[in-house]
Amino acid sequence: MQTTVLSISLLGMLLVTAAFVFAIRNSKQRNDDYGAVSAKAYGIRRWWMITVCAVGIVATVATLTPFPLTASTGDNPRIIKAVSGQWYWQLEDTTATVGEPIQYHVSTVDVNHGFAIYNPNDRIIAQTQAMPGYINKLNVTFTEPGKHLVRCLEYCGLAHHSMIVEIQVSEAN
Ligand SMILES: [Cu+2]
Repeated sequence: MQTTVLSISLLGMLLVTAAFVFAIRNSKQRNDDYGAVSAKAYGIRRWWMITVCAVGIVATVATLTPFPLTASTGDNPRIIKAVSGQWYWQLEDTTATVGEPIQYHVSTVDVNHGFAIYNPNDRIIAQTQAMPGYINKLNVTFTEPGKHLVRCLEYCGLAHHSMIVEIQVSEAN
């Protein structure tokens, strides 16, 4: 899965590079025929623009709920330090219990990383940024047992895709 994503990313980068090379190669030719664009075309473009913005706003609002992507915890959450770096996660504890309030203290030793927890169905249940000079606190109360994965959500260099660590969540006693 990760290798496939990496291959697709590389292919995308290659296409963008090709587009840039094409544009640079052809930028010497000048086209003076700008008058041909009619008022009608501008009208269509305006409505197209408004439609695209409206769809974008509706889609954004509709997909943001529930927001933020974090569960509230009790008064005394267990604090677990989560340090990141190129290219690893170092969690003080990689185990948790269903229903136990946890607060991850997320930091980084180098560049920005994205700390995202995926449940066993590969859905994000909580996420925050790891930012140089900051400790970001993320409240999580796991609702289901099983293997949860932490993945990096912010492209941070060559081996970004390999920043994965497991959190084993066990059933409450
Ligand atoms: Cu990353």
